[in-house]
Amino acid sequence: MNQFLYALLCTSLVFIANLSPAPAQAAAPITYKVLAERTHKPTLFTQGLLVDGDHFYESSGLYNKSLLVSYPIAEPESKWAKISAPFTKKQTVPARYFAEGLALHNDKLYLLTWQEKTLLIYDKATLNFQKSISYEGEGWGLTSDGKQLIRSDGSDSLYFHNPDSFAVTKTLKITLGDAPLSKLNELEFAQGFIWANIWYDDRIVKIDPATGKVVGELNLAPLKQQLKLNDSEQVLNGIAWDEKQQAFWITGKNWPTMFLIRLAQQ
Ligand SMILES: [Ca+2]
Repeated sequence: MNQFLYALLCTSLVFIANLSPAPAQAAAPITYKVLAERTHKPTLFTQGLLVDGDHFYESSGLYNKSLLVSYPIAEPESKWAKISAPFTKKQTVPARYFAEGLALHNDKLYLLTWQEKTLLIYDKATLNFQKSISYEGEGWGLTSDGKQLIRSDGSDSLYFHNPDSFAVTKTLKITLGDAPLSKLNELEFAQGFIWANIWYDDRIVKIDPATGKVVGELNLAPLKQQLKLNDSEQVLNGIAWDEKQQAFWITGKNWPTMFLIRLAQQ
């Protein structure tokens, strides 16, 4: 082998090594059972999802297209009626905002915006806009633990906010094994834990809110694969705890389906 070929081979090997993903750290797997499926409007670019009573509340992103909607968990029977079912309520978000995470706290809906540094607050019953509060940083996911709002910003940190002032009261670093876990996206507080989507990842992680450690993970790849999605932006995003059914609804951006899953251990 001449020197040129040898150098080329070494460069290629280094290049290939750099392309190979680092071995993914894994938390303890949590198994689940699919209890039900329902239609999800594929026009919704899901950024926030929650259940209250017998309704979903969902925020849909993108500039000029952002929406806040509610619709019943129960579906009509016919296939056409399912697809064409109107929202119970719908609120358009001003075009300059890119809607992100959504949380319910004291009968108010709190909606993050991606890079507009503005929290939008709506009345739950009417979806009427009430007021806005400024904050620093990006808005990705949002949930409530009953006392505080918890925000993700795409990093490995979660931020706890006072729900009245939206001032940051605590920052929690999230780790999987010894490594930081970034790209935390949609959130759900349920059963004493924070459940998080990870952008471009088919896992949902279970986070101990006291330590920030990931203590378990769900692999949703099999459910996503059965949808045969053809756009890489159609990522898993959307977790809502259904108190009545003691199970999680999960979906993704522009997915045609929502799944109700019950965990083997939660
Ligand atoms: Ca949620």
